[in-house]
Amino acid sequence: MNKQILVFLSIITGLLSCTPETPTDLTKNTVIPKPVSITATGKSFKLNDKTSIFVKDGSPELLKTAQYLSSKLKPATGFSLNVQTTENAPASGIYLDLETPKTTGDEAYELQIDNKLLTLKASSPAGAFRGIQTIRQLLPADIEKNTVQQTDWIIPTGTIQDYPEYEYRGTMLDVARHFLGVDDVKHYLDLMAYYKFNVMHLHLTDDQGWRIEIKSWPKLTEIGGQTEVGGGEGGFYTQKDYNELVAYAAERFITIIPEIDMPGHTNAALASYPELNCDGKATELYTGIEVGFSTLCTDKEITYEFIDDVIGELAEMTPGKYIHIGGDESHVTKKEDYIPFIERVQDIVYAHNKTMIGWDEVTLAKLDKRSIAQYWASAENAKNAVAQGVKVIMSPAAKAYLDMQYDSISPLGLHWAGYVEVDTGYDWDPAKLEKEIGRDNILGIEAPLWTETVTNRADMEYLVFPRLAGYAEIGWSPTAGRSWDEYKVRLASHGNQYDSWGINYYRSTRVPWNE
Ligand code: TNX
Repeated sequence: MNKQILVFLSIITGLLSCTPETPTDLTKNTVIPKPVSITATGKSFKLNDKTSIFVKDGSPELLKTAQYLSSKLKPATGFSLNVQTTENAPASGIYLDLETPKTTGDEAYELQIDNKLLTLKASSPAGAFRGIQTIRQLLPADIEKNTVQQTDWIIPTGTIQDYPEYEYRGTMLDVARHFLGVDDVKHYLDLMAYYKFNVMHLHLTDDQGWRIEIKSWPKLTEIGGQTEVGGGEGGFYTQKDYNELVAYAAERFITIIPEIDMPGHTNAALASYPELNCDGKATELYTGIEVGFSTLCTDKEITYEFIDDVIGELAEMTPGKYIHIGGDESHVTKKEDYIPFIERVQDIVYAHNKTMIGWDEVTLAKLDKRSIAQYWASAENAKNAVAQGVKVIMSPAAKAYLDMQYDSISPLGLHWAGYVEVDTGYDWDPAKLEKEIGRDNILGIEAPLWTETVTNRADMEYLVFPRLAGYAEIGWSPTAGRSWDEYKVRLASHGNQYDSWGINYYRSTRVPWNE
């Protein structure tokens, strides 16, 4: 070959490599949480204006889930993405089927992507819903925009098998310190769904506010719901609002866990009803951020009548199996009063057919084996849980608190447990944190957002993102495959989604964001 031909060939090769390549390698995805196993087959599947979403005849819940997928893909593609039922697998399009996948568990799913047909198999609608989040994330990031984009909607072919490591993957929102309305909570639920969370713990009561209507004790919200940290007007959810949140969460296969914090963190209740105080006098409403100064009167019978009424109404409205009774930082309740109090409240929870969760201090009491302890601060307490055969939810403040500042100069948040940069939040293993708490003792993980410094949706987004994605991965993905260096690249690409959603997020310098 002479020199001119070689030069000519190299120019042609150069030109060819400049044309955008069709993505065909499924292993090069940026899905968070990282799926359990992926096999690539080197071709590509493309959505077009004729693509339909087919649902195997049968489950109305699956049909609803298919409609959810359609609604998520319509705005950016501009395609109609009709949902239809079918008896047999179609030749092309997207096909949802409740067939047991090779993997197991309620939330397991399997994606089989070939160049004409994308099949999502799951053993339950919950699994299908988790799989749909993977489909959203496999498409180009523009899919999250809410106007029509001129993009090739391509997914590389292959197979994904996926299921969660932990059965409990939660976040907590404190709506007591600052009240956040129904729409803000729904917005949070939408964001959680994208990352396959299945629990939303609502911290509904604290010193600064009582946020849930209790019909038998109306002053809790009439008085106790009327302020918040800093003296703002506060607010509360009516039972109708709460039911609406429960239903919205359920459509995303997320369980709401309501928390009534006691015997401490109860000033809002104590200000509403004088009879709940040992001296019979109502306290003043409180708008500061100190903790540990309030307590229900543990030796008055009316206290337990009150708790029975509150838990009764809450249990009635809550389809999930858990009720959280708080139990943290009861610094002005004597230990000899605290222990029998927790044991009695635990009985009340079981009398209403619910399972009790409490912050790690509750392990000082004798717990029912079904009860769950939420580890946030004390390894000693968590050890008590394990010794009693009680499972633990991992929320170690120094790793998992969404209200810790990212660093000393980032706005919003506290730092009593340290700074939680994005890598600090990601790079830990719940089963290796304390030698007393092994994998078998752990129900799952939860990242709490306390709202002393959070006054609105934008503040909430800023502390939650991008850390939430990391907690999702810790809860879902196998520990063995996780590394910060690999994760941070996937996370960087999620910045595009955050921009599409228009959310306020912390652009940590440790993440190689796209420009
Ligand atoms: C400790 S965590 C608390 C909350 C505060 C939080 C602030 C826990 C069980 N109690 O009352 O809001 O710190 O980070």
